[in-house]
Amino acid sequence: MTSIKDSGNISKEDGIVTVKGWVQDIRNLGGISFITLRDRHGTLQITMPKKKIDPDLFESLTRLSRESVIAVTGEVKESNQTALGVEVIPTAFELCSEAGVPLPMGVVDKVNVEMDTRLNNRFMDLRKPEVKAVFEIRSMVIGLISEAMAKNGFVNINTPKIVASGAEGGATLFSVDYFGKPAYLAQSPQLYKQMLMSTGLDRVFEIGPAFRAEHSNTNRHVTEFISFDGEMAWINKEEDVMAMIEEAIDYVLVNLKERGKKHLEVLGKEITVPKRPYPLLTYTECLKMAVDRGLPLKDGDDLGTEGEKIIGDIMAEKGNDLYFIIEYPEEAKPFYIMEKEGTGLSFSFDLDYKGQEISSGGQREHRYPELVKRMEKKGLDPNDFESYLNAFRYGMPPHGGWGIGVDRLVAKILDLPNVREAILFPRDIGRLSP
Ligand code: AMO
Repeated sequence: MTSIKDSGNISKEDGIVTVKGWVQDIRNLGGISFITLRDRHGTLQITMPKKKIDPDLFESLTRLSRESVIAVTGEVKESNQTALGVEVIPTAFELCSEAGVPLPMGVVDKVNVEMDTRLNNRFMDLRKPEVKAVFEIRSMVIGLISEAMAKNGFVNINTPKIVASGAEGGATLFSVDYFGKPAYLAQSPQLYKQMLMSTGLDRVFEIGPAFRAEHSNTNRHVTEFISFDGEMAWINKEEDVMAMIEEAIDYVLVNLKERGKKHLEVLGKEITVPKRPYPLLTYTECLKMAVDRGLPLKDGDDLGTEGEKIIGDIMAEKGNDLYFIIEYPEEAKPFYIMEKEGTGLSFSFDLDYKGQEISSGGQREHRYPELVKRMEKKGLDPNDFESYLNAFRYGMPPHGGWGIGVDRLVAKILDLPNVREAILFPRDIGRLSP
């Protein structure tokens, strides 16, 4: 089979070819008809001069329904009328699968279709080159993350997604009935990646699903997302972790710019690789920026969608797409983050990209007694975390790590307005299928 390569890989020299694809469009001008045949790589014109081809073949081809799947055999001819510079004059065809009429939504029609309709018919939505291109890019981003991590000696791990205790607070836990015992869907690999720091596998990363029972319906929250987590031992300070994230994101962007050219062109996107090091803002500075622009926030509050957007706008004016926010109050951060003793602050950070948090992380509390104290301070029962805590009792090196939302990262790289655009089959408070 010959695929439709937009590199123009079908040439006149191929003679007779068989091409397979979806019937994107049929134009019947009476004496001559055209089919636009589409596959993963692009489109090809099938040209049918009525007088020159078998009448039955002409009839069957011109009566096909849009989006039917066919295999066409014919002769390749040069053509200055088509983008590829060639066209195929059919001599035979096979109908592999006839598409129903009407289509649930168009593939090439220039009408704005609601997000819900698109997601309900995602199989059809993904036939649009500009939608498909997002997932070609996403696949590259995930591949590049793995490359960057391997280059830095990180071991690729998989941790359980059915767990006995939540790592990120009770409010967003999904419960599961595990053979009569209570269990939950993992909100993050936090506890496991930290436990591994006590083993000698001192640099680990995972790209896997994370589940959060998010009750809000926003353009950046879903209930199942893909998290790129990293954890590294023997750090001196949280800046060591920040430097590693920066290196990973830089590697992704620099290489995506080159390797993703073809798909970025389809999307009309250019990648700007931010200068390093990424600027640092303190939480207090950010809070002030948001308050100065009218947000009613007080010390310790989450900056929230609005606050993050304001800071994003201010940073964009200075030409900064990616920036760290540091020195969060310890109260605002989870139990596993190390406190900056006597300051009320924590050794934590967020990384924001174009006005949205894409990552958080920090140095962890690796000292067993302090960790237990922090749990108690947060109202957690250390007994619920016995297996996690055990890993801290017999020699745990200083360590830190991060979690990056892959869906948000891809959405921000491509300036997509909603994180769902970067997820094949998104899950949210109102959506469980497809
Ligand atoms: P946090 O809870 O901040 O940190 O999550 C890390 C990153 O995951 C993404 N994310 C989400 N993406 C889409 N929908 C959601 N509902 C959602 N929730 C989170 C965001 C966010 O920045 N264990 C820590 C990380 C660490 O310290 O290592 C954690 O999970 O991009």
